Amino acid sequence: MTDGVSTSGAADEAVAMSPAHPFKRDPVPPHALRERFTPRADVFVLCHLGVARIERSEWGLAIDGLVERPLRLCFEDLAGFPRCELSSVHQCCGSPLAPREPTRRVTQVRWGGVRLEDVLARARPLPEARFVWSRGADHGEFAGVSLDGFVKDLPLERVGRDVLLADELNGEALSAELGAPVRLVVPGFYGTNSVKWLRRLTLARERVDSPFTRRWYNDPVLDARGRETAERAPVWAIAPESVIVSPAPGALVERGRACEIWGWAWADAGVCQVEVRTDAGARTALLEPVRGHEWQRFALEWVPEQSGAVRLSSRARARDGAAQPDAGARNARYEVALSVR
Ligand SMILES: Nc1nc2c(c(=O)[nH]1)N[C@H]1C(S)=C(S)[C@@H](COP(=O)(O)O)O[C@H]1N2
Ligand SMILES: [Mo]
Repeated sequence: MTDGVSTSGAADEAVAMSPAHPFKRDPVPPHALRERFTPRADVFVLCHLGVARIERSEWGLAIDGLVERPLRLCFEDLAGFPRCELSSVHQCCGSPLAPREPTRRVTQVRWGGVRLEDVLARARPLPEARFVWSRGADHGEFAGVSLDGFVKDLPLERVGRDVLLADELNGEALSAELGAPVRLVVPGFYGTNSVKWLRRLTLARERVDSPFTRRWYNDPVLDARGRETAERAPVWAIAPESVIVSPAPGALVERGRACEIWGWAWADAGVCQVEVRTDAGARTALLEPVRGHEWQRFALEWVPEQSGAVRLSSRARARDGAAQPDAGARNARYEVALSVR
């Protein structure tokens, strides 16, 4: 309990879950990410507790906590706010049970909906509010813990022009597994913060005390030598990352013939440099400028010099100075092994 508002969804009716157990659709591999916008069928799906089934006509969103005017909205009420469409990288940070393991569950999609900022303004947040707690209607069991909702939080100051209450992905209504009828979308933050089947937003002074914010998705901070300290940091902003799309792993390329190495790079702070390593050492790739929270294409011309096995890798550096580590982190450098003949 914080600010006198319960984080329990007990007052809300329990929704049907089908399946009523963890559900996922595996991501496509990086070399399949050839398009700037990932086709909907290739978007990975991650549901910790199962898939909540909620009709638009049954959906409601409560806004409470540190607001002057608590609200309850139904789906039709969203039509009263200006529509917003934006594109962003959509990335899962990997399993909360193995937070340092890279999974490359990433896509780029277009979201459609209304701005959280506009909706919150109607509830008139009080000056002391600092965090937005968001609750999904899904319930069930994860890692042996029984949960009556999926609850996350984000700093209120992050709710600028691009955090959405989304009801569309790539121009089509969300499906149940993607969070229908309405989900939160926090561009630049890992996917876990974009709460699906959204049913309650609570403004508060403190972070929320929930298993998905305190126990999981709360990384040990590393010291300068990469060792874990007692301090913890929420898994919010996406750290710099890049993947090589082409050549694909196992490709055969010709010695002496120019070949384009290209891929995508992204980071919450925007990427300012990508370095590509080949058999000839490391070079800086050409890179698209930062645009919102979209991924940025990078490319480098490479003329293989020697026959045999070769490893390519890319390393992104963000505008805040952070760069991809070589190993031991979810955003560790991605490598492609291929052959030169
Ligand atoms: N309510 C709810 N929201 C959720 C989840 C969940 O299990 N329940 N999974 C999160 C995680 S870990 C990710 S990566 C994204 C995945 O979104 P997608 O399945 O639409 O790709 O949803 C997030 N939102
Ligand atoms: Mo995730």
